[in-house]
Amino acid sequence: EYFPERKLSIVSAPFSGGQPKGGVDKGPEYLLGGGLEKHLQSLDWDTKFDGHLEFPVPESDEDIGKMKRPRYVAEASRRVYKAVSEAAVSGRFVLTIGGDHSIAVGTVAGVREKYPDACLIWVDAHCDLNTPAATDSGNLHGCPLSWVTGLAKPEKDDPFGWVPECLDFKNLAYIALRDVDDFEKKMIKEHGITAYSMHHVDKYGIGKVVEMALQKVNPDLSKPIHLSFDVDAMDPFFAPSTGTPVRGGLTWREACYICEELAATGKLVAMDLVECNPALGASQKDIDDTISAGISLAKSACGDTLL
Ligand code: B3U
Ligand code: MN
Ligand code: MN
Repeated sequence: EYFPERKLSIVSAPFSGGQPKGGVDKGPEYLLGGGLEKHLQSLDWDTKFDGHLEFPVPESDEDIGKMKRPRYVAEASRRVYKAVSEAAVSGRFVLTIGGDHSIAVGTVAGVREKYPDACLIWVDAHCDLNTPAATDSGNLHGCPLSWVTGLAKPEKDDPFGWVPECLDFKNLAYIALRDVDDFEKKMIKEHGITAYSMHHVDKYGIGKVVEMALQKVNPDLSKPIHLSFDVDAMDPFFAPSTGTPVRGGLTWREACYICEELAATGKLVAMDLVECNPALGASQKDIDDTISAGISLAKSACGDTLL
């Protein structure tokens, strides 16, 4: 058991530079305002929250190739990396709240500083595996996994030159995919990446999918687990306030089940919760639903067993 004293750090990363829509930087404020800490304390966690990280806007930040805001994103994720690695090394469970998914460059690298062999369960409608050369949108929240896996090789003076190549494809599993670019499909095939789309969730059921994913990347549960949860993995019916909603996603229970099941392994060491955007959605109810969904996912990952 990793956290006998149930100590947990909340790393707040209010960052929106990995995509064009404002408001996702307010995710942490809303999640905390919704009682996140209190809910985790009620599950017996000793929570530590030292305030929001700050991300300096560079004076000039010209596109590099297709990359938008490359210096801003690279420096923000480097700060997330520092905060996450420090929290992990201090022996606490690390809950990082975003922010857009570009911050995962920092969480993946930071978690692996303490747990080099950790497997990564990436729950998302998207793969976020584009390289700067392959991306169509230039939005770097669609690219975080390309650097940490070594698929993207930063050239000299590239702002992402700091990123360690720390994640082996054999330690990566996707769940809930349904909006995957051609390049990403090709990479999944070429590198034999474990990937379950919504088709697989429909075919096998979420219980079997989680079991198969763990069987592939962590067969005897010998390795620590890092969960990176993009709230757009959920169906927009349950989590509408997000930047790139895609129909046909996980139900509330399927999403919570993934977190519950990973918590039950006793091997979960970190979770990212990203892409809650309280500026989007048609009504206050949309925002409230999305924030409560996020809080429920965090509770599930922190051992809420319902009974
Ligand atoms: N794969 C597309 C779309 C996308 C990725 N992540 C989100 N959207 N949220 C891209 O822009 O790279
Ligand atoms: Mn994502
Ligand atoms: Mn996504």
